[in-house]
Amino acid sequence: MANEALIVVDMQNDFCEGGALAVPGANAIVPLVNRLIGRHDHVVLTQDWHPAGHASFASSWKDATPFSSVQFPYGPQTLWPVHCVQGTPGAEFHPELNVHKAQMVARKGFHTGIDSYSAFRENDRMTRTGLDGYLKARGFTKLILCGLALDYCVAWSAIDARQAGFDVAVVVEATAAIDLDGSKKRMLKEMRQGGINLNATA
Ligand code: VGL
Ligand code: ZN
Repeated sequence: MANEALIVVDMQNDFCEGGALAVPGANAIVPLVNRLIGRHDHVVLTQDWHPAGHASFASSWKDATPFSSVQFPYGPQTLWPVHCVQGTPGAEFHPELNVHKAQMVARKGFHTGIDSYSAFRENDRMTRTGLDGYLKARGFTKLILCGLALDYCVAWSAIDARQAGFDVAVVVEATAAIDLDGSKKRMLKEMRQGGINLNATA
C-alpha cells in the first residue's frame, strides 16, 4: 500500500542471542520480521547507534550497575550494558534480517548525553530525529512497527508516531520484550490507551 510503511526497530546483533543486551526471544522473531518485510512496499530500519562512552552505559558511571536507574538532566534514565557501539559487530543488523529492501535506515542514540528509545524523539523528549518529517514527506499515513524491544524502542516509537499523527499498529508477535520491572505490561497498556492497534499479525 502506497500510504503505509513498515518500521523495523533495532534488529541488531547486540539485542539478539549472544549479544550484549540480548532480548529473550529475539532470534525467534527474525522469520516473522522478514515475512513482514516481504509483504511491504516501503520499509524503514532503525538502528541504535551509540558512540563509545555513551551516557546510557553503566560503565560510563562510577559504581553504577546495568539495569539500575539514575537521574539524568532530563529525568530518570535506565543504565544499560555497553551495546550497539557505532562501527562494532554488535551494532550491525542480525545476519538473517532481510535488509535489502530498506529504503531508509534511521539511526538514533548518537548524542553522547541523551539516550533515545524512540526513533522520533530522544529521551529528553525534546530532541527530534527528523524521522516524522521524512515519513510525512513521503506521504505515509500508516505505520506498522515490529522489532526490538517491545517495551522500550518499539513502544516509545509507536507512541511518538501516534502523537505525530500517524495511524499506528504494532505487530506484537514480531517483537520481543526486555521486561524490566514490569515494563512489558506497562508499555502495552500505554500503547493501547494511546490508540495504537496491537492486534495486527505477521
Ligand atoms: C533499546 C535499551 C537501550 C531498544 C535500545 O532497542 O529497545 N533498549 N537501547
Ligand atoms: Zn541503546
